[in-house]
Amino acid sequence: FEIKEIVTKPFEGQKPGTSGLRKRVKVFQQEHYTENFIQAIFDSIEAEGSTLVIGGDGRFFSPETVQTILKIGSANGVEKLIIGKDSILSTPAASNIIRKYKADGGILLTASHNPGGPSADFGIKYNVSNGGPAPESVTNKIYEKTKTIMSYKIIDDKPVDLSNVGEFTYGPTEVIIIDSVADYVVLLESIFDFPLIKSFLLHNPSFTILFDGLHGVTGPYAHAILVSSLGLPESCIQNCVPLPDFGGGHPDPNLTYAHSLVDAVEEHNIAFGAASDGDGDRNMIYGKGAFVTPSDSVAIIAHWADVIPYFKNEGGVKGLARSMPTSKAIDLVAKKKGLECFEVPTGWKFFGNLMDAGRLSICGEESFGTGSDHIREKDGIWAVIAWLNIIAAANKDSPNQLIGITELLQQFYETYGRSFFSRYDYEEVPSEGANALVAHLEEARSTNSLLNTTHLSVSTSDKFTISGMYNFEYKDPIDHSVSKNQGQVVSFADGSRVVFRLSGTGSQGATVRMYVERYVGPEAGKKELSRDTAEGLQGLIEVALEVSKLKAFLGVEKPTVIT
Ligand code: VG1
Ligand code: CO
Repeated sequence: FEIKEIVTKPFEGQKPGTSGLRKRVKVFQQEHYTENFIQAIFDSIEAEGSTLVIGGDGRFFSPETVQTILKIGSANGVEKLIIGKDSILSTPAASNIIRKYKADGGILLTASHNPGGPSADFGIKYNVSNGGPAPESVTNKIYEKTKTIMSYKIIDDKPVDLSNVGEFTYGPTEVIIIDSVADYVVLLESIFDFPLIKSFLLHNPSFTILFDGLHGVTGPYAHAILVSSLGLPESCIQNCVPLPDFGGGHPDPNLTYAHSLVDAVEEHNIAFGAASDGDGDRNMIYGKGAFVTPSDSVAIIAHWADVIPYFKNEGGVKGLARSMPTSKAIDLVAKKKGLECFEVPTGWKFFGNLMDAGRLSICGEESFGTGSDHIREKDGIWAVIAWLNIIAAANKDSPNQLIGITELLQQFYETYGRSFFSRYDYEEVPSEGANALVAHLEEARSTNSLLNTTHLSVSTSDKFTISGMYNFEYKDPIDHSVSKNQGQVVSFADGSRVVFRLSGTGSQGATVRMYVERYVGPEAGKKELSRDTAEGLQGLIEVALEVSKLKAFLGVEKPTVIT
């Protein structure tokens, strides 16, 4: 096979963010743009003789990019490519395949929860041999290569038909097209108590279930698990056909974007609703009148971990963790159970080392990410089945009252207290304004100008005194690498906390996130503990906006999304 060397020149801005390179499709479609980035990946790893997994959320421009990877990968000496049928593998499924077949890494074609289609977003993300997102040492190397690239290599063979499962070749490279779903179903069945869940669902038909795939990648996985394995009717899943543009929607499972689920749950009084994002790593748990914040979700799963067979078989839960802006509910569970608890920067890649070292079993992010060390990505369907497993187990000891989402939340708050938590997103605001906000907070931190100042919320008459400010920095306990500037934290005397961060996944302009947390102890009583989140946080949010002067800097009145 003839290896051709194609002359190119570097493109600016090919720096992978929180989770890979994400840009508008039109940017990727520029001549040489995608090729450059893929060659930069191969230049940063040991491509010669490697086995790589290729998949993604099936969004627009994925099939073309798989063919590009075949061309460049074969020319760079890749020995074997394991590809999901129709270029589809959910992010958690891809992580599983990399681990199960001992591949050297994988390339995931996804922009996760960002919209898809010709005028929306595309993304490319590299994962390493543990199945997790590449650490910064690798992504920085890729970025450096993109800045100096002068040519890339290709082999021109016939395109591979991605719709047939089987073994093929491309140039000198072995190509295996695999069923996207089968291995993942085997994995989940080995983790959870399927017979228990099945029997609970059978005996409690009033416990209705609805899963919404938002036309992302999880549809076929949800069908295989909820319908085929657990025996639920087809009516329990909706929007479960993956579409290249996600049906024009925004495949992000939160109260704003997953309105198709929220509306259906409210209209049909669904006891247990859930949704996942475009690439299947996020989840939202939402039943009639009961929304579970992701921070509570991971803490509740950790609290109940003993009923999940996987954790028993693995010799118990090793440790817990959360990303920095995530509420501290899980810390309370760790304390009670005598487990180590880690606080890492935003982004799943920071959990991998702790898992590989056997110090972390369950972790989560406030951004609807929940998971465990069964793989090295967060896992939407895993979280949904974890909840079903917990509910089924909780009801074993409760013959007279059905324990649903609301009851589990209440029990949890009465034991640990409640961390009221909310996130305000200001999407695609001018970068200058966002930078000025960061500079203002940095100035206040370095001069201590806000320290010990007290702020009154006019609407609630609550008073908040600032007791500290810092810029979060993380030193990985395993490889000792340091990540700086991971978010500005404002602490208050009553234990409340506000965090400001710039997003690293946006594809245009800047996105500012403000995270607000206020803890109320169990002694506050049921009424206080079951308050509406927005109400419980109103005073603190008012003060956070005042102190940061956020509205003035960003020139906006309201956030685009509140979760
Ligand atoms: C966001 C979330 C973060 C998550 C990341 C990837 O990042 O805040 O918690 O890990 O998306 O999620 P940022 O930098 O925009 O805040 V996904 O579903 O892309 O894989
Ligand atoms: Co995602």
